Amino acid sequence: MEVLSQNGAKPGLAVIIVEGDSASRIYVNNKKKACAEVGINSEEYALPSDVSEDELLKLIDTLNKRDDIDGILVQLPLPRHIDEEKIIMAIDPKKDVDAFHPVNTGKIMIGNFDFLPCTPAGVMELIHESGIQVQGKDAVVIGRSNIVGKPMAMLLLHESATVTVCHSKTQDLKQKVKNADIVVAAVGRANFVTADMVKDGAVVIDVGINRTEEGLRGDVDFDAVSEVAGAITPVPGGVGPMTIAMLMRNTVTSFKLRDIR
Ligand code: L34
Repeated sequence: MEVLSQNGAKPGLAVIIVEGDSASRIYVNNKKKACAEVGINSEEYALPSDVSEDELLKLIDTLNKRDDIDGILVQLPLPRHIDEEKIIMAIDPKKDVDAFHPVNTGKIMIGNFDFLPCTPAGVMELIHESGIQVQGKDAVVIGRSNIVGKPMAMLLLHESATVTVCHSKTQDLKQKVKNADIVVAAVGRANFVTADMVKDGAVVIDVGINRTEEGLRGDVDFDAVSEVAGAITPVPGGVGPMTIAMLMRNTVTSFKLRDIR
């Protein structure tokens, strides 16, 4: 493993978790584990579920000012009494390793950025590493969240795919998905994408993580869709670990820019 430390300094990532969401606990633990593996100092701030917005803002302010902290991540979702947008806006864009701050989302829109949001970046990495061509392809993104769907569509567009973003109000969704060479499913419903919706040989990327009675499931009916797809990602062991890998990459990028911060 590459040693990241420069003159004894190591990248520093602060992960803030407001307790109460069991899935968030798993993801944050996985992030801490990854940090330890690649040589990033991680600090966890676990706050009680009734923490005030002010307290959270104060913590972010302290972390913004610390030279040894390169990345600040507030694990989402937050409890209802906290305004997520306000919290995201409080993070120094230079330490925003999630790339959720409007400064960073705006930079992504114009194609000039330091950080990409971890999940869409992880999807692109999977596509690239699999030797899949994006240029000129018809891509369908199912889901339009600020965190996944919208930036995902933008990254595919940057690589010259023809992108359709589908959502809960989309008409003839099945027909639109059926036309796609690349399908990214970020719906949040188990087995949403079925085999009859998928074109022969299509690339199917499953961003969903649904906790069902049968265990962890993506948004794609994996067994049936893998019979028709040309390439497909599983859940678990697909996009999730890539999200974490991209967080490591963003933190290292920020560390490298530390001196000019
Ligand atoms: N601020 N909030 C912020 N940044 C993020 O990038 C996230 N996300 C999403 C939720 N909230 C966030 C994540 O970290 C989703 N997410 C995430 C991270 C890791 C994994 C899944 C989602 C992951 O490790 N998935 C494993 C399975 C873990 C399990 O057992 O649940 C997998 O193999 O897919």
